[in-house]
Amino acid sequence: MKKWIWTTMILTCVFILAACSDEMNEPTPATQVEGSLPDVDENDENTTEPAEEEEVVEDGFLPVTVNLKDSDGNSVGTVELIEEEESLRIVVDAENLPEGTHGFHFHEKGVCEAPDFESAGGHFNPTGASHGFEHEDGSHAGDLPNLEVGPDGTVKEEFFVENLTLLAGEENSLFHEGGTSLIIHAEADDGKTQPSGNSGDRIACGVVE
Ligand SMILES: [Cu+2]
Repeated sequence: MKKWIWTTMILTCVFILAACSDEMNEPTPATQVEGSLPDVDENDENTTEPAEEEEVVEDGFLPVTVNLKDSDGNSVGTVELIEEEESLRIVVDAENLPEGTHGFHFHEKGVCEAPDFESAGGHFNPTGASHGFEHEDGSHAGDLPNLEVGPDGTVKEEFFVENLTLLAGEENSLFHEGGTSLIIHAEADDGKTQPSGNSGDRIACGVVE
């Protein structure tokens, strides 16, 4: 009988010790969780507040408005460029354009001389890539989706581009030496023909400044 009592006592002690050590262990992960919770909250704040750009603006990254003009020098609208946390937001609001699909790119010089806008140079291409989203070695940083102009000659579109920035000093900055410009072409960009997607004449231009 005594053996049983001893055995029971020993087992009880073992259980108590095990329980104690569990309790001792628990606070560690609990502390880690507590420690990581604020991080999660901070991340949530950063990702869920779309108004963050306005704080970014306060830090000096002002949105840039590009004024588009056609070959006759008439204004045909604006493109707003907004630096976001992980991308550049591009908001197009244009009018008085020919209905249809039009190639749309950032070009490598900040010069818009009507009527042909050849002064804007080739596509903005800081990485030396090939042109076009369809090209296996593409695309130019300046390549953008085509614009779809409606029957009323207007277009309102919004793009988010990850490989462009307004931040000076970056390789893919739109404020590199010599500047950049936005060009709307007469034809659609086929996404593969070099060097500019066979998108034809340049019908509107605006300097990024
Ligand atoms: Cu172009």
